[in-house]
Amino acid sequence: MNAFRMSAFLAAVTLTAGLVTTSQAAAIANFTDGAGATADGFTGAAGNGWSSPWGTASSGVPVQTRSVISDSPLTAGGGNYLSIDLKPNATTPAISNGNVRRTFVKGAAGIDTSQTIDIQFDFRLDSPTSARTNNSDFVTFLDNGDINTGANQTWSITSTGTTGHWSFNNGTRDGVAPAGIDSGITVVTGIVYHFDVVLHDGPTAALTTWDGTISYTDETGPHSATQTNLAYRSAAIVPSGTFQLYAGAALGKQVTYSFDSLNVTNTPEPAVLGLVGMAGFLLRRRVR
Ligand SMILES: [Ca+2]
Repeated sequence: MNAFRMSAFLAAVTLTAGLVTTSQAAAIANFTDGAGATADGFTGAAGNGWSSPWGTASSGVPVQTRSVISDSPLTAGGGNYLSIDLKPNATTPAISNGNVRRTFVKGAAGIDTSQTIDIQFDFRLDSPTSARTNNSDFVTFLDNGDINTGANQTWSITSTGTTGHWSFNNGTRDGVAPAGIDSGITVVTGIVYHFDVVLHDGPTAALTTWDGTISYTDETGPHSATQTNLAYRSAAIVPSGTFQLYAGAALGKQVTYSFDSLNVTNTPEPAVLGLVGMAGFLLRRRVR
């Protein structure tokens, strides 16, 4: 191996090693530990890439249960999952909301927020869609260090009873409530939806974007919808690192749902992958 081959080889090894190191950071919640205070339980404890247990908050006067069960796993082999049921129990206010949320470790010991972040999870609505009639009947996934929604959120995907569809919320990077982009996918009771959210770090807020994909399989086969280059609601260029699942219902209705397989990782940008490919190409070309 001459000096050039060696340097090309070392460049490829260095790049690959860097990617391997990056991809090892992950925050994972599979609810394997069931109920209790261990890392993959609910409400859990710090560990598995998380800086804290699951947090919970609610508003209104809900009757609410949050439990880890395994009756009907969301995916084959998915095992335990989080099951949540919420319904208002008072006429004032006649709307109740509740959330669960968890923050991943950021920085050198966890997820690098200066790199691309991939967030994936599975969700299933278990209550009937006839209980969803307006904006008070909603399910929202978002990044927000505060409880519930708010100006600080970076990305969000929501569904309300108004359209009954999932929509991607496209912000204007000024804290103002984002505009929903209809995915065209109707929320159907019993269907498992897989969500994949990719946050692209940028040097400024204007260059910080996110992509979302919703995919599912029904009796007619697999389906998916994707939106790319969406803007944050927040003016921040990094996410808070808090994943939140937030849902609500109006009096006389209830929302019951299942959640599993939350997985947060750093994902190499295509440009970085291209560099690795180029290093490999140079190496192969020179060794030939
Ligand atoms: Ca699980």
